[in-house]
Amino acid sequence: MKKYLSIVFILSSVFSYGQTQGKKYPAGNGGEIFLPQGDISFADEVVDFKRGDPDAVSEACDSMLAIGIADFAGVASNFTSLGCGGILTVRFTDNALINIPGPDLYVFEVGKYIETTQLYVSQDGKKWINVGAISGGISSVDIGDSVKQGEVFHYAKLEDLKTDCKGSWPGADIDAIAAIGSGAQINLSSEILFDFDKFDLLKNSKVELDNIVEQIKLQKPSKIIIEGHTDNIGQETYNQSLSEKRASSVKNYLLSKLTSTKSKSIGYGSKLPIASNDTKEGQDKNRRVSIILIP
Ligand SMILES: [Ca+2]
Ligand SMILES: [Ca+2]
Repeated sequence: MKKYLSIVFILSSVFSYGQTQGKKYPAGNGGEIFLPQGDISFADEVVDFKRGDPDAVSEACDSMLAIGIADFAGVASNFTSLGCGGILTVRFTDNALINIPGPDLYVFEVGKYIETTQLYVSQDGKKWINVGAISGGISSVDIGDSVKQGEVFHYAKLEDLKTDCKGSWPGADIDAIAAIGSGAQINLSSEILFDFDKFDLLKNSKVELDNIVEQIKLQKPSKIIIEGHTDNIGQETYNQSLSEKRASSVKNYLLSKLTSTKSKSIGYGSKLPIASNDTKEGQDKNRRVSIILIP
């Protein structure tokens, strides 16, 4: 049953990946913003929310309202107020943030004017890079001057800089956060790819990988990045090595079908968990391989 569920998960992620299409979205200030990767561009999960002081009225405190597709459209309950000095940390799970020419990160902020908000990006949710602030009529930042070429980011952090702490919605009011510079990310459970502790691909996994190969052929990315991840059981040096070998196995298989595609594989050991390692379910989720398609 578990395997069956994993396969459904993969098929649905591939399916939604196939649907990736550039789209225009209403911007907070009345204009429009084009996101080359469409709906997957938006931040997917709240990692942490430190509410500001003073805080917003209760209906604007739910940090989940800053996740997913921009949907404010004048509805007072469809945004999150950070509160004065509030800090919101989000993660991208079905996409990753990358540097492209021009702006890369866009914040859909609600209200008459953009309250100054400092933006940071991170690969691992621990080490942060300050990529600049949004303020006035400017809602986007270009991360190009702050990051190394080819780096891929999974996290963004917004910090309200206390420019407007009055009223019912103090601090920045966030409807959504989007990566303009975005690569689709396909997440595969290690369970369907490998036996316990092994790094040679299971025969059955090749059907799923072939499906992904077809999607890659359609999308024609300039590069694919394959990331290996483990749970935190056992020695980290062992986990690191296993994650590298597993990422490399997936890369080698994909490249056997996509000979002209540029690629890189990288292992993170247990350093980038997407769930708590305190539960078995969390550990299962953390054992995974992610394939990121750089447009
Ligand atoms: Ca997303
Ligand atoms: Ca850029």
